[in-house]
Amino acid sequence: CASASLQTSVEVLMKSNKRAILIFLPFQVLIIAHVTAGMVNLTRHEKEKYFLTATGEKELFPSLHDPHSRELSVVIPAYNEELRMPVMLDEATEYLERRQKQHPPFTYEIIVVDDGSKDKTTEVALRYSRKYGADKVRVLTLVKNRGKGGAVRMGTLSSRGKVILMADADGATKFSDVEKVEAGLNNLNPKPENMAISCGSRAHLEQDSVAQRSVFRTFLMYGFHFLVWFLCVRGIKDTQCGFKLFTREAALKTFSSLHVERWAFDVELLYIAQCFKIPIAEVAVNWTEIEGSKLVPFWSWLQMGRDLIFIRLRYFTRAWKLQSPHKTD
Ligand SMILES: Nc1nc2c(ncn2[C@@H]2O[C@H](COP(=O)(O)OP(=O)(O)O)[C@@H](O)[C@H]2O)c(=O)[nH]1
Ligand SMILES: [Mg+2]
Repeated sequence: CASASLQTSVEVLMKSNKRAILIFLPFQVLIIAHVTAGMVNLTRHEKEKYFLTATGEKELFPSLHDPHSRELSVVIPAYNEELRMPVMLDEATEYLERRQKQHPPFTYEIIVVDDGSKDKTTEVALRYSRKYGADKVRVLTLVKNRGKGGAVRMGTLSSRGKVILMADADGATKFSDVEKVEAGLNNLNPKPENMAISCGSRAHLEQDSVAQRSVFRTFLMYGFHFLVWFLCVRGIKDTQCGFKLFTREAALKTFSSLHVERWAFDVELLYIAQCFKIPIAEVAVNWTEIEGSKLVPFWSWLQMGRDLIFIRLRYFTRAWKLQSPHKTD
């Protein structure tokens, strides 16, 4: 009889413990999100301050704080892209050279950001630098892998463009669609402060992709869309497209406050933009699924889901705050 009553009391205790854990779980998550919040990381390694000229000399990258001196900067984050990137770079340089020939005042630069690749990404990009000159193609080799957001930010901070395009190294978006995102940016009439962002979008392709993907991936996709909408960004259907155009001013304002350096950085960037009331356009672009994605379906989605929850909680607890742009080394 004594052992039976002991057993019942243990069961009652366990039940109430479980209930307590469930009740306190949101607080625990909130505390973890707050305590583990990192700062904006704008510092760069000494080696990351320079690019190589065509003759092999080291030259200092300029700063996003400087006035613009090119019409367009193209920032390409690249992690182990020795195979996919040449196709993209050929398409981009061909388009940009043609545009410059037709309209000489148009000036451009491409900045390939090798995010600590283990393959020959830097060597491949340097071939283009030698072919077109380091005024047009520059390579920023990061000492350590930061993640796509960290790489895009480092490239953007080193760019000279009046407008800055981030474009994936796999060439999934047709490069000439830059004209579409430019039109989207101009339609926002960014004057006088020149704040605007134009996002390439694959939302018009969603029905096709649902038809091609497994039920599980479709479920993950809708789950992610819901979390983005619920927690961070409303009014933009495709936050993740790797083809986005910023005015120089909008890039400085948003990237100066960016904390997330992994896949969910686009969401935080747009969240920051909406907090600053920067106008955002969403423009349909041509997009082809290119083999060799680095996104590991389940784990990357899980990581992104956690990042979205943490973004919201960290701004909520003011562990993260919007920053005003300041110069760093
Ligand atoms: N900097 C950086 N870029 C990455 C990393 N993983 C992927 N990328 C780049 O992000 C872009 C998109 O990657 P991709 O694998 O095509 O992803 P998906 O198109 O979303 O499936 C490409 O330019 C990649 O090189 C990473 O860890 N760091
Ligand atoms: Mg891709």
